[in-house]
Amino acid sequence: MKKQIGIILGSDSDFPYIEKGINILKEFQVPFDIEVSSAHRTPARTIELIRDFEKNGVAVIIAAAGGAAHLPGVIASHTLLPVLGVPINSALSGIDSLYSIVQMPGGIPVAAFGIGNSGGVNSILFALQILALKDDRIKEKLVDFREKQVLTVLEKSRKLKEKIEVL
Ligand code: RP5
Repeated sequence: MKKQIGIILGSDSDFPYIEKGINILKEFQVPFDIEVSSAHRTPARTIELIRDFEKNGVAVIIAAAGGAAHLPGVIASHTLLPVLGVPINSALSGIDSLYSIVQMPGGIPVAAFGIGNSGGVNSILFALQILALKDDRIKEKLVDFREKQVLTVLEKSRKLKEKIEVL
């Protein structure tokens, strides 16, 4: 089956930060591939994976890495597919990961998301928004997702007021 989104994690330890986003992909029934491969520990394999993604019809690549997080930039240097980079929490709270991803030299763009969980979810939603440009089914699901999100916030507001007994 054609995979629409390709995800590469620098390590299996990065998975918890992307897990919520993976659940959204499953809920949307969008086919994706996910691999662990490091820019530093398995550089040759990382490039092979990019070629496989391209052959299998992947339209967007998400790359999550922590520390000296070169993975998104290295991937971007080997493909014209858009690369969404997720900086993962690290010994330096993910600031090192963020700077490694966001400060790409001019000429090789990488989209940089927030550190950790928010970046994990938003990278997946952003990838879906890219696919939605040409896929009305995904667009409708994104509209539903936003509508449910509004209801969730309203419910949180109601519960908070109930808890602190605001009349
Ligand atoms: C990075 O090093 C990975 O993306 C991960 O965030 C970090 C630590 O990796 P492990 O030592 O947990 O495998 O390459």
